[in-house]
Parts: sequence; C-alpha cells; structure tokens
Amino acid sequence: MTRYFPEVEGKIPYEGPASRSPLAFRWYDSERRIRGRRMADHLRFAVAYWHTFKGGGTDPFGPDSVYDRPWSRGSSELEIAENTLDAAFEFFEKLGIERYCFHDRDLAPEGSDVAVSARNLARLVRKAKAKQQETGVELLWGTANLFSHPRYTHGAATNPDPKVFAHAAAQVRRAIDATVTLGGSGYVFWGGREGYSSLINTDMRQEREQLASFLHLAVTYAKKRRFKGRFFLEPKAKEPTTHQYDFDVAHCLNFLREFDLLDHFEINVEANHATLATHSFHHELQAAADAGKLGSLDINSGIEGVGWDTDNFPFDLRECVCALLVVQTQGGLSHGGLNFDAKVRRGSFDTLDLFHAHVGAMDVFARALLIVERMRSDRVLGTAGKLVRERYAGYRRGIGKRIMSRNVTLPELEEYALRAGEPDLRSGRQELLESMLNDYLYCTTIE
Ligand code: XLS
Ligand code: CA
Ligand code: CA
Repeated sequence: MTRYFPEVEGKIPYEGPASRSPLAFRWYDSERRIRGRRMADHLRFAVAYWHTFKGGGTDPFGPDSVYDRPWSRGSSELEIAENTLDAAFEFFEKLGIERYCFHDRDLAPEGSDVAVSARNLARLVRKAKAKQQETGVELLWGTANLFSHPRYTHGAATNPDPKVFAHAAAQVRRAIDATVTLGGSGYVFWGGREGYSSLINTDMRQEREQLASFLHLAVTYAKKRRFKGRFFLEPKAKEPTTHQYDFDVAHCLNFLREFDLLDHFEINVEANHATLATHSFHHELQAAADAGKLGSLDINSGIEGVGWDTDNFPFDLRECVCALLVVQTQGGLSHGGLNFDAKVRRGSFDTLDLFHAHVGAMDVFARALLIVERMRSDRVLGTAGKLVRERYAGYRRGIGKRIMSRNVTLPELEEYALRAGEPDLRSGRQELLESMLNDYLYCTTIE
C-alpha cells in the first residue's frame, strides 16, 4: 500500500491533557461515554475533501499551488483521483476520524461531456465504497460543485440560461446518486454563484424562483432514489457574488418557507459564513436551532475585519463552547456533524501540517464538549440554565402565560399595566455570566 503520510506511524493516540506530543489527542477520546453516547458520536467530525486533499494553498495573488502533494501526481486525471482517494483514507484512518464530505468534482474529474463526467464519478464512487467498507469510515454528506466551471459564471440554478440549469441538474442528480450509494447521511446545497453582482442586469425575482424549482426537483429525485438522509441548505452572505441569495440563516428559512420547501430541509451553518453576514456563529446556530432546523455545522473560523472567507481551522475554545452549547441543548445532531470546512494556511505546506490542524481542532471541540456537558449538568449557563430561565419566569405564569398563549387583548394589557404600575428594572447580569463562562473555560477542572 502506498504510504502518503510516512511521518505519522499508525493511529493518533489519545494520551490525555498532560501529553505534550503534537501527534496525540489531549481531549478527543473517541470511545469515552458522555450521557451514554461515545464522544465520537456526539461530535461526528468529518474531513472536508476539497480543502484537505485538493487544496493548493492558492490565493488571488498566487493562483499556482504551493502544496506539492504526492497524491496529486499521476499520468491521468483519473489516476490522480484514485491516488487522492487512497491518500484520503490513509489520512482518515491515521487521524481516527470517522466521516468525510465531498463535492462531486473533488472525488472525480469533470469529463468531456455530462455522460463522461457521470462515468468518472461512478468509478470513483465504487472505489470509495470499497474503501468505506474496508475502514468503516462513513460519508457525512455529499454535494455538487456548481461554481468552479466557467459555465457557472452567472450562477447554476439561477443562471439566465436554462441550458446551464440543465447541466447543474445533471450534476446534482449524479451527486445525489453518489451520496445514496455511499450511505451519506446528508446532502448539502451551498449557493455557489447563486446571487448577483449587480441588480442592473438581474431579475432577482425570476432567479429566486428558478432556485426554488431546482430545489424542488432535487427533493423529488431524492425521494425517488429513496434517500434516507437529510437535505441541508448552507447560508453564505457574500463571495463569490456580491449578494448571495442564501445570505444567512434567517434568509434561508424565509426562502424555504416562501417556496414550500421547509419540510424538506435543515440548515448547515458555517462559522466563517456567519462572520461574513456580520453575525456570530453562536447567533446563526441559535437562529437555526430555534426554528428546529439546525442540521449540521461547518466548523472553521474567519479573521475578523478581513471581509472574505478565510476558512481557518477553529482553535478558539470560547467559540467552540458557545457552538456546542446550542447543539447539545437541542439534543445533538441526528444526520449532520461537525465538518472541518477549513484549510491550512498557504505557508503550512507540509502534509504534517494537515495532522496538526485536525488534531488541534478536534481537541478543542472535544474539550468544549466536556465543558458544555459540565455547564449543562450544573444548570447555570445557556437558555436552559438557571439565570436565563429566571429572567423569563414571568411568562410562565399569570399575565405572561396569557401573552404566550395569545389569550389576552391590548385593552386588557392596558388595564393590567395601569394596575401593575411602573415595572421594576432588573439587571441582565451579563458581566456576571461572562465571568462564569470564563470560569468554565479556564478555571473549572475538566476531566
Ligand atoms: C464555500 C462553502 C462550500 C460548501 C460546500 O464557501 O463553504 O465549501 O460548504 O459546497
Ligand atoms: Ca461550508
Ligand atoms: Ca467557507
């Protein structure tokens, strides 16, 4: 067997918080039971095939790859695709990660026409299936790349030309087939170039309706293929277009509701996309969870103020804790997971850097999970925590309860306000809670 990662001997071990080895987990202990479930099953980590195996460290000022990956060499594109798959599974096994995600074009090259592209994909899917069976690694979600090929310059489903729409439909059909064959538990629709750069040349109403038709067609096809997983819609505010139609969670929910798609979709929330919409990851996750639609997470981080999608690996413990607090409070993720939609920096070109990035980021989320579970059992923080529950206690009795059940009129409330007199101001205790959160992050002993 070709060994693409000779620098890592065997599987990365769990050594506990005292370990100083860069190739060992301090917190991620896949088999550890938490509330009766394996830690791995709470976190459901996935590697993003595109960044980790296809990324070249390119940027607008350096479009040539700086990563010299041994699996990117071969005599044909198909051979390279097969080598890449071998490298990917060697990486999954050594990292001890149980899931991955891909776009159709990450796995197999585009062919000379739609039929050749479909054949290329089917060939790589056969190989991926065998690899999955051999290793036990699963597909978290699949998707189609409807944004890189020049034909998608003006969008895919929202393109003014129905021929482009048809090409996109062909790709989604085969990407759904691939996801079904590989037992994927989700399928993602991220808007790619579905948006506009100027309204001067754009019929926004027409384009949004096209997008709705596209998603309805996909739902119909997935039903026919007996897809058992979930469809996830992934918001992003901008980039590559100036205004993406799936701007943020609230936009996505509205779109799904407006076009009668809500029953068929959940949301895949990406941290860096939250930042691009000038929200926090925490906000976007809460918005999805409150609607009962938090399906999956793309875990990465942006650089504040930069203004584009940098897709850094996540290393900020506080951010991870806030994210998992939402996930765990809603009872976890059934079909989704935590996908590392993140890339190592241009200067981190060694294959070893891929391990450091994933090990460190898996560890920070594992540590965050332990902290969140401690916070939940202490019942102090989060919407289920004592202080927040007490803040809203008035709505669980008397007049508040009547407001919530809409069993009251405006004149009745006016009368009540007159009788009750001026309300007492109560502190929101924000600073207290911020400090309590810090205690959990930095002081409380987590074992
Ligand atoms: C790009 C998106 C993309 C989706 C999958 O910004 O994050 O990678 O997650 O198409
Ligand atoms: Ca993403
Ligand atoms: Ca991104």
